[in-house]
Amino acid sequence: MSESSEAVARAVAERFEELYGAAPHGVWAAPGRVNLIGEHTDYNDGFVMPFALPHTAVAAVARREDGVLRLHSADMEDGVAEFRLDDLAPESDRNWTAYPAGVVWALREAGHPVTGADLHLASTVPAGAGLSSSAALEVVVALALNDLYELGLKGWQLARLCQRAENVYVGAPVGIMDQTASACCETGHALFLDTRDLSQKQIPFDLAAEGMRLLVVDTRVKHSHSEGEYGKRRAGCEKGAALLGVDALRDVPYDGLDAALERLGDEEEVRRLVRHVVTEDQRVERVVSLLESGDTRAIGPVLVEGHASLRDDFRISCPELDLVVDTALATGALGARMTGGGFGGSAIVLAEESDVAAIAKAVEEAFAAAGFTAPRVFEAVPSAGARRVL
Ligand code: GAF
Repeated sequence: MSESSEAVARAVAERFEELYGAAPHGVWAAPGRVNLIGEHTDYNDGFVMPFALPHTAVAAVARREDGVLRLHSADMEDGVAEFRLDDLAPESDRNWTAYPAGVVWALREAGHPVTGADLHLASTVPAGAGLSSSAALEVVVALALNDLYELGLKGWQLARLCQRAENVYVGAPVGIMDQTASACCETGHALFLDTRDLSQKQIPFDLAAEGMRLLVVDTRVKHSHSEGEYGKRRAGCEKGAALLGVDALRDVPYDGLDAALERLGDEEEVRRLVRHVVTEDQRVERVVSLLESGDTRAIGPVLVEGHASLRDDFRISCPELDLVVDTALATGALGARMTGGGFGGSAIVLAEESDVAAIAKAVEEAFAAAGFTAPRVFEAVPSAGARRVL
């Protein structure tokens, strides 16, 4: 653990003690993520390839035996929220507390003997930026309770429980990528994940060693208002699978795409969704094979294709995301694309180390010229997944 993350963990533990009058039983951290490639494929049983950010949600936690859950966040104005475990019910809570409380609910629903907890949370994952701040919050709570209650659950099992909390308790129809990324990613690697069975392969991804960098550009366009659009895309994909007689769009082979599109006839919107998902799965496989053969720079054009597909077929980009991609490419980037759910949030830019400063400056100037809010630009280094820190 780095000195600075140990300092953060100690500060979170001290605040816990001020709030609750006793030391926590431990401190845990779970990261946000960026997705390198494989967007909107996770609820189609397809492939994704995220890596963990250094930014984390941190939780100081103590067990309780009296059926009470108390929650506090350093990032919210409100005080300590208190719940009786027996009262936790899906979609009863529209506040941030629904994420941690939903995890406790999902653990108990699955039969795990959780009898209560006090939690203090603090996060450095930018909220609303498409970098999985919600999944980080869920996973850090799940991991802490897994350890404190000695449940013995593996990372992928915690991810499934967190997804259930978000789908059912919070009421957001998300896939499994973000929770699995937060729970299972490893330093210096991207996670090649098959979302059908959650089989995983850690792919070495050390850009600095090859003279490259990956920038994250947070457009500051909040994506949270777009949940309805996310659900519509998901429903459209499910309709496509039903019309094609497959369990999920993952089952449409890339070399059978033209025939599938023909079968969909005049269902134009569904055709576009299907085309994105089937080609995106193939892009993930191409990126994996390029990285495995050491041809890292060649993934750039694949990222650009992915952006075009999300913009033109899936229709979830926005002017700010397109401006990042176009400006970065015009300034010499090797590749660029929006990342995450879309409708705002962040883009990623793959570039030679020597071009990074000029690209960041060009993007900032382009945003100013367009009258957009100044973006937040930072370098992303593949970091550790969820872990105990104290
Ligand atoms: C959001 C969702 F939470 C993920 O499950 C995934 O669908 C992603 O959008 C798009 O790839 O982050």
